Amino acid sequence: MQAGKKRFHATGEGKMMKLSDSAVQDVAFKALDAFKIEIPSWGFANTGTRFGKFVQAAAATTIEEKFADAGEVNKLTGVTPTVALHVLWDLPNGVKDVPEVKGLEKRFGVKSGSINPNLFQDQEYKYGSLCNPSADIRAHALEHMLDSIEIGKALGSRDISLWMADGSNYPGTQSMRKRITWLEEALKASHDQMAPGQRLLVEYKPFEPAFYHTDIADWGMSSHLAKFAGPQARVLVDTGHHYSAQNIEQIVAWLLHTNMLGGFHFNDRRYADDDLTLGSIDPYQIFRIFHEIHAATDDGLGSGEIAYMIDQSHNLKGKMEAMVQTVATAQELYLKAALVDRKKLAGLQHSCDLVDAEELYRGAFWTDVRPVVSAWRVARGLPADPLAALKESGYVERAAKERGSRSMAVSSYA
Ligand code: PSV
Ligand code: MN
Repeated sequence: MQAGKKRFHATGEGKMMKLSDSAVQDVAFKALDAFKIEIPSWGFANTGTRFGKFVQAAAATTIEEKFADAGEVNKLTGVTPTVALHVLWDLPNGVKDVPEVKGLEKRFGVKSGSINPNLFQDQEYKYGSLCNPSADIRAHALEHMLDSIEIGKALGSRDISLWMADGSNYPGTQSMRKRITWLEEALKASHDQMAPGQRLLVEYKPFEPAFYHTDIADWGMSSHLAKFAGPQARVLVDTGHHYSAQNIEQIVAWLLHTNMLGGFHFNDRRYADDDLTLGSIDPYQIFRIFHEIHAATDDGLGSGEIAYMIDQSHNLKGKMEAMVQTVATAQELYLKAALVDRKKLAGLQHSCDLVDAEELYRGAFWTDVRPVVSAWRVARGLPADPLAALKESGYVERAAKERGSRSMAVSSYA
């Protein structure tokens, strides 16, 4: 379909929306122009569950291959200009690896995004990292945080994205309050080391790998720690890090209201932190989150500072296909939420017209925005269907041939 030929209109009359008004197409194009999402380097590598891995021949085995894959996704979608890096997995020599990464940025046309410290792999972290009862181990973990901040500075990347596996498995075995104090101190010390443009994003998770308590279990704890650390710290919401049935968009609304929302790790889940592709189980959830953000933007709360990132692990789907599918789904859901007639909705909310309000809201969700997204892509010189373009390009087959001997070396977890 050619851009400009077809018109799109969201009537806001509830039920199915008609797409036929050029004003709505303008809204759609503006929303799509504004939307960028970061892809994770680890989403291209062979990963598994705690029971093992099913390796893929085309999976990336080096940082170079991860950048190549990320660059390809960006070429196909046009909206993934940055790639999240995990320090130990991607820069095992710390700051010394920065020149190599800078070379890869130039070669593959994608920049380094958030820097993820790794405080969960070393043997010494068995009883915690920044919350370990041993002062020596805590100091070592803090050193890694400070190194990660230096990597961020050297790469010119804005966000340090912190998730810790710290916690305990059995009641009474750790002092939860002492660990809060250690964490406060460490995050403050980290914050003090940051350059003015940097941010510290504090991610929470109520379970796994610790099963009795985790040291940052929910958004309230993250928010407290971020405030304690300093003005450049914010909360990171990973959509898979909640108990079932938790109202994530309400958490988002609170974080927007208190100006503490730093960003997202998007993925989908059915049971726990399943790391499934975004929108595969509950696309309405992501729509509801985006709606809160659009509504807050209308009210003058700055959404420019919200980092949209993907945090997925593709065990069964092809890595490249899963990533492109996710990016396209994110665009669609972001756009659907942008099409809600929020002025009208506010009126219906005020008069408590419940059914009309809900139908207006759901009407946007049910709208098939795929044609307008394709039209936008064509207008921006991108393939109308990036998944089909990936298939046609033969990229995955080539990668499988080139990487097969390395990527198929199975490493089990036991
Ligand atoms: C932990 O489950 C997490 O969500 C953190 O963001 C980690 O950095 C990432 O997954 C690693 O896959
Ligand atoms: Mn995450």
